[in-house]
Amino acid sequence: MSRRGDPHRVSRSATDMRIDILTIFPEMFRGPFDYGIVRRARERGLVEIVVHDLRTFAMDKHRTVDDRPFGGGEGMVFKPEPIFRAVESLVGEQFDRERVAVILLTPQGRVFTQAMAEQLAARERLILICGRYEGVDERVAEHLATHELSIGDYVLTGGEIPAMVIVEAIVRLLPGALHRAESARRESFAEGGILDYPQYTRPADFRGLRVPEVLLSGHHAEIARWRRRMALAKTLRNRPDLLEKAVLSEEDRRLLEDLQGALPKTSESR
Ligand code: 9D3
Repeated sequence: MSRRGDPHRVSRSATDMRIDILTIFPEMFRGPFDYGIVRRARERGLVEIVVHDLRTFAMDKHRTVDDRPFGGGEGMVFKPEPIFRAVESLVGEQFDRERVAVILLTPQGRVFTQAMAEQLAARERLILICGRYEGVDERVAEHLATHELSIGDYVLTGGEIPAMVIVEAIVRLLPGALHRAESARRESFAEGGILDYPQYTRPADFRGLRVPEVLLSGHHAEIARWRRRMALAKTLRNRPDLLEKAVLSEEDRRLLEDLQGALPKTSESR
């Protein structure tokens, strides 16, 4: 159910978004958008997500979307024509590159971040192109796409799962997508750019594993200090790269000095 296609809808929200996905495996997208926040956003008409079979836009009777690479080499490459035809059928030959983002998912892309999710959440329209095989004819990246994105430095088999990741990250940011409680909760990377503190729930004693006493104490200031210290400790251990850009107080820096002293010294730091 989408309000976008509803002839009785009076006004278009300034925020609602349409997302088109181009793929040779449309069936892969059955589940991911039917749960939780993304499902609710769709039901509320905040976003409309349409998955297209790229083969529909092929010209020949075999619906060919790939061919052998010029210059030789392994495997097959996506032809440009079905992809250009698909995008042109959606937004025309000339589209407003401010309002429409055409995103090519590729291992050669810039790595997708929360900051990019926030910027893309302001667009009216997203078109995601999922590559497969050895890649996509470079004319798509050069003359059609507005963005080339990767989700990180590991080898996947295509752009479908990256597209799901990017859609989820963006849709949850659309105004109205989160419940009050969810939106009041601070983002993992919003707390001055460090990781979240550890969370515990009942029972206070699970098989002899006790929840830290301070959390049961009711001393709110002490709890806040403990959480900050544990968040810094977790960040130092698992994501030291984040500390270079993090917003840290004098107290944070003192805590970090302490924690660094407490870490076992490696041959590098001795
Ligand atoms: C970089 C590796 N390529 C050179 C041999 C081969 C290759 C590997 C994986 C070509 C295409 C793919 C398919 N991956 C994607 O399309 C992809 C992807 C990924 O593999 N990792 C992280 N993000 C992305 S976005 C699209």
